[in-house]
Parts: sequence; C-alpha cells; structure tokens
Amino acid sequence: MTKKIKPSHYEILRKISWVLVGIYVFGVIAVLLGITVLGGMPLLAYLKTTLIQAIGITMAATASLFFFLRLIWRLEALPLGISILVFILGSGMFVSASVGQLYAFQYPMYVQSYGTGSGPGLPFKNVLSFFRHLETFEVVKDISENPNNVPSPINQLIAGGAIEPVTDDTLPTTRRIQLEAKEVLAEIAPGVTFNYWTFNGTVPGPLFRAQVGDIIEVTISNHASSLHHHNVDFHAATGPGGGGAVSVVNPGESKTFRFKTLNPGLFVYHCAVPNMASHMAHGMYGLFLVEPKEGLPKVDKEFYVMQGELYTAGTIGRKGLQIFDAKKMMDGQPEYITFNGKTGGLDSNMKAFVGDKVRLYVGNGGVSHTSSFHIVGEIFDTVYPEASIGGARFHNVQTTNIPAGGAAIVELTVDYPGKYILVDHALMRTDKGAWGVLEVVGSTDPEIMDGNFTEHARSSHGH
Ligand SMILES: [Cu+2]
Repeated sequence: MTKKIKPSHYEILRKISWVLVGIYVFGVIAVLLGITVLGGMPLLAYLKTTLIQAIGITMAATASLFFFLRLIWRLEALPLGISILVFILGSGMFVSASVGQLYAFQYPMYVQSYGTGSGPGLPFKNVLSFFRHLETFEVVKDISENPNNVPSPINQLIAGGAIEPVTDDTLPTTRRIQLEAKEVLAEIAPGVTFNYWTFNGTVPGPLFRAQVGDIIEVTISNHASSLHHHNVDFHAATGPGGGGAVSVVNPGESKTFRFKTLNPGLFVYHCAVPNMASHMAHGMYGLFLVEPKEGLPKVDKEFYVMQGELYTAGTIGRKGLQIFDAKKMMDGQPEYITFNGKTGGLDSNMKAFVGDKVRLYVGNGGVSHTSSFHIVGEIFDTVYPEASIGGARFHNVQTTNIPAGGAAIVELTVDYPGKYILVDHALMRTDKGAWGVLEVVGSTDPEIMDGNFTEHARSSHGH
C-alpha cells in the first residue's frame, strides 16, 4: 500500500538531513558567542552545566531526526515520514501546553504575578548586566551580622522599679541613623555564593535602639555600584510605607527623612521597593528596638538574631554562584533558611555564663515562613509575644511563633553549662541552615541535670 512519490523528492530529504546538522552546529556556536557577548565569561561559566545539558539534548534530537530522515530516504516510505511529523507535532503540543504562558524577556520565564507592584521576575537585561558587572561587586567575607552587635540600653529598669540611665544622653529628641543599600557577593554556605542585597553590608542590617517619643533622622544612601533602587520601610514608623514612600534611592543617591517613634516594641525594617518580597529575599531586613521610657528590665547579655529565607536557582548544596529564583519564592520553597544570613552564621559567636540572664531580640525577615523559635535544652522564662512591649508577657514558654515580618523578645536564665542549639522547630529547616549555638560556660549542677555526658550524647543532641 506504500504510495510512491518521485525519487527526487526523497533526495530532498537527504539534503535536509545535512542542512539540519549544519543548523545545529551553527546554532550552538551562535548561542555560545551570544552569551559571551551579552554577559561575558562569568555568564558562560555560570551556565556551564545548563549549556552542557542543552547542547546534549539538542544534539540527541538532531541525531534522531537525521536518522529518521535518512531512513525515509532509504525506504522511500510516505507513511513513515508522516508518522515522524505527527510524533514531532505531538511532542511539541505536550511541551508547550505544560509550561503555560511564556514571558520570554524575564527570568525565570513563565512567572505571572498579580501583586500591587512589579512582579518578582528579573528582566533579562538585569540578569545580563549583573554578569557583565560581576567584578564591580564587593566580595564580603562574612555576610552575618554579629549577634553581639546590640547597642547599649538607653534606660533600664532595675530592682524595685527604679530607672537606671545607661547611655549618657539625656533623652535626645533626635537620633540620627545611617543606612547604606549595598549589593554584594558573599557565601551562603562554603562554596555557595549569592548576590546579597544588604543594609550596611550585613544580613540582617544593624540593630537600632531608640526610645518612645524620639525623632529618628534616617539617612539612606544607595551605593553607586548597585544595579537596583532601594528604600526602607520601618515598621516602627507611622506614615505611608513606614518611610518607604519618601526614601526611594537610585544607585549613587542619598535621602534623609524623619519619623517619630510613637509606640514601644521591637520592629522589623526592610526594603520595600517593588518587588518587595524579592528585595527582602536578597537580605534587606533588620530590627529596630523602641524602648519604653523606663527601658526594659536589666539583663546580663543581649543578642541579635534574625531568620531569613534564600531562594537560589541551584538546589541546596550546589556550589558556585547562585542566582535568585523568583518562582521558588512564589511557591514558598526556599533552598536555604538561615539565622543571620548564612548557614552557620551563629556557630561560635554567642557566649554566656551560668547564671546569666540572657535576652534575645529575634526577628523574621521571611518572606514565606513563620518561625517556631526554640532553644534546645532551655525554657524561655519570659516571652514578649510578637515583640509587644507594654502588653501581656508569657512565662515558661518552650517555643514561640515569630511571623514573617515580625519579631519576639525572649528572656532566659542560663542555669547549666553546655551548648544550646537555637532552632526553628519546624526541624527540617535546621538542614536548610536555620540553627545557631549559644555556648554557656560555668560549673555543672547535678541537681538540675545529672548523667553521663558522653560525646555521643552531646553530638546527637546537637547538630
Ligand atoms: Cu531593595
């Protein structure tokens, strides 16, 4: 039943098979050249794995087409040719239907969003300009803000309800703070690099401390090497965007604005330029403590801890430069969850002595997940839930909730020496990086805990 067509037509198939191979070879060369011209060697290096995969799959597809075209030419069989065409058409329908609508000029493609500002996808020109300017970015050795960087109290409440002024300024009406938006390169984990966007070069940005009724004069600048504009939204401020509306700074620009602290509490501040979530997921958040007039009760040690999520295109542990993945952020699937910006950020920098009263200012930059904050082997004597100051306090708490874009203040007296692991008790997150260590030094007390502390018991309790 094979329908005969002219032999010369089959000769065309033979020629097409060679044209196909030619197109493939020139295509590969053009793509490699194009990438090098648009993004330079850094982009070529970044795409290495993807390119090997893409070249491999197109090579296989070209070879199989070549094979079938040659087969049709040899057999002179029309039905065979038609079935190949149907196969290609069907595969094409399957692929195109499953990926949805294509947004060809943004990364990642296929992300539609319906927020108030621009979506989280990065325009391709930004991605390319990032790779072209890769050498201009400052490389920060340690992105983690030191948890000991807590400013001295202004006032503090001491025994009998008396107020002790600690900082030697007699209630100034104006406090000046400086923020610099800086886009830098730093490690999330050993060998895994990310383009962090920061306030003052660390994640989180600095902890600020003020009093109710103060005038805060904020100067925000944006480093000249930045590729994006930034601003700051203080949850401690009252007014449009928490200051976000009056603080948008272009690269190289600087702006000053003032706000009055009307409420006491521990407040998040963050960049709020659209896409807000993207800017926060690059590391632009920190805490601002507004003390009540009388201050907070006196303690021996204060620490600054902030949880945050990182959405990288490469899966967890993939080495090298990682670019931001907006689709994973939309889906709430961070590859890394950290305390103070990177895995192991709080590994060996929090120390206290047995008997110390310790206070932690704990925030959550989000952008997706609530933290179930817990310290393994300790109980919080006092929690200021949701960082409310002046409201009800909780006592004897094991785990406290810290919402995305929120904070908590927890206090505990450390009664026994050893290493105490800070976790988000959604415990798989420790494997994504969310843990820290509070080391307590001093004498043991067999009345509190007694037993054989073998190495195994210690390590299985820890991380
Ligand atoms: Cu920003």
